[in-house]
Amino acid sequence: MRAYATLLSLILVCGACAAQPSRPDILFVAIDDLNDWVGHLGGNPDVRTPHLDRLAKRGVSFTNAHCAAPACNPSRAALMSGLRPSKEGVYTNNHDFEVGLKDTLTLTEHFRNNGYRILAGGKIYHHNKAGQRYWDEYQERPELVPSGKPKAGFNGLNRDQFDWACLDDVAPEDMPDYKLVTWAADRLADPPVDRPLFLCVGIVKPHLPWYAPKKYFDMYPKDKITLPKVPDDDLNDIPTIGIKMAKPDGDHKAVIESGKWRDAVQAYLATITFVDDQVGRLIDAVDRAPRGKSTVIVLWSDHGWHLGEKHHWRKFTLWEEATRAPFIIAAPDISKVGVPCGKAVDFLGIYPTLCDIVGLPLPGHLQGTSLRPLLENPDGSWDRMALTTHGRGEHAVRSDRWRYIRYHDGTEELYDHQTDPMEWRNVAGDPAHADLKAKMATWMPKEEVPEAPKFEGGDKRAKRKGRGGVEE
Ligand SMILES: [Ca+2]
Ligand SMILES: [Ca+2]
Repeated sequence: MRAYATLLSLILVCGACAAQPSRPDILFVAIDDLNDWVGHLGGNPDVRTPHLDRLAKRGVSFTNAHCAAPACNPSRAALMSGLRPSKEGVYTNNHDFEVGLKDTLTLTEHFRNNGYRILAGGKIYHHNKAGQRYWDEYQERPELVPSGKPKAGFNGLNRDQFDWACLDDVAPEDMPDYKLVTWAADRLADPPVDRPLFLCVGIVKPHLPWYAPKKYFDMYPKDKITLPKVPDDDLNDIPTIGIKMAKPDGDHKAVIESGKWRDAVQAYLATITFVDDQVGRLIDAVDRAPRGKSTVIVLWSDHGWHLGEKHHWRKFTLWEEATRAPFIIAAPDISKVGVPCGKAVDFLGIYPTLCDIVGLPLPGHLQGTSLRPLLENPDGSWDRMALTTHGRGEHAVRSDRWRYIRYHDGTEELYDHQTDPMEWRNVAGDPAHADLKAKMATWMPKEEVPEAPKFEGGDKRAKRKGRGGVEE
C-alpha cells in the first residue's frame, strides 16, 4: 500500500513536471501616450508614479529609449513587426498597418509558432483588431472614456479629443482600463498548464481625453504644479518643416489664450497616476500568479508627448518630448535589478530582445538587435543609436549625448543634451559638428519604401469613428 502511494505521488509529481512549460510567461504592457513624466525618468518634478518606479527597481529601465515613430499606429506597427516605417510603409496614423505588415512575421505570431499561447487585451496595434493572425484570444480595446461620458466638451476649448475633466462621479473601478487590468490579472492567475503565456495588455490612457476620477486630480493642487519652461523664441532657429510640425498656432495658442496651461498639466498628471495604479495592479497580479517568479515583464509607451514645449502639444514631432518614452524590462535571472540604462535604444530592440530572453531564434527580417547585453550590464559598451521617423524622409537620430534631425529638404537640427537638455539651441549650423552629423546620418535609412495605402474609407471615416484619424 505504501509502495503504491509512493508510486502514485511520483506519477503526480512527474505530471506536474510535464505540465510546466520550459519557457517563462511574458507580460507585455503597452501604455498609450505616456511621456517621460515618470518619477524615475525625471521629466516632471511633481508626478507621482510609485508603481512604474517599483517596476524599474525590479529590472532595467531604459532611460534614453525612443519610439520608431512618434504616433500610435506607426510606432506600434514597427515595434510589433521588427521593421521600421521605411521598410514597411506605415509612416503615419493613416497608413493601413494590416497591408504594411501583410508579409511580415510579427512578434506574437513568432512566439505563437514557438509554443506560446498569445492572449491580448486593449490597444496593442492602433485599431481594435481581433484578427486571429496575431493572437489566440483577444479582449476588446477599452473605450477612451468611461461609460456614459461624452467624448469631448468639458474644457471649453472645443478642440475635440483635446479635452480633460475631473470626474467626481466616476470611481477608478469604472474606468475602462481598470476593467482591462482585471481581465489581465485573471489570465495571469490561471495560465495555460502546458504552454507558456504571452499576455499583451494595451492600456489606453493617458491618451486624450484626460478624464480621471477626482482622487487623482486632488493629488495635484493646481497652484503647486510646475509648468514646462518654454522660451518665447524657441522656434526661431528651427527649419520650416519643424515649425510646421510644431503648429504653434494650434493647440498651444488655444491653451495660452484660454489661460488653461495649468489645468491641462494637472489633468495629464492625474491621468498618469491613474495609469500608474493600473501598472501596480499588474505587478501585484504577477506576484500572485503561479508562475510569477519567472515571469518576464516588459513595459513601454508608444511615444512621448509635448505639453507646450516647442510651442507644441501632443506627439507628431522629432524632438525629445515626442520620441522619448518609458521602457522597462524585468527578466528574472537575466536583467540587473534596479540599475537604469542610459544608452540610446529604440523600440526595434524589443522583438529581438524578447526572443533572446526566452531562447527563440531571431527571424531574419528584424532590423533591431537584442538589448540583452544591456539587461545584463546596463553600463556596458553600446555603439548603436536610436532612430525615429515621422513621415517619409523625416528622421531624428539620438545618441547618448546628441539629437540630430534631418528633414527631407536637407534642413537640420542638432542638440547637445549635455548642455541643453530641453533642445533650445540648434547648433546644426556650427561647422565643428560636421563629422558628428555625418556619423549620425549613417543611422538614417538610405532607401524608403512608398507609403502603405490609407485605411479603408480614408480620413473622414477614421475621424468620424474616432479611429485612425489625426489624433488617435
Ligand atoms: Ca499613442
Ligand atoms: Ca530653439
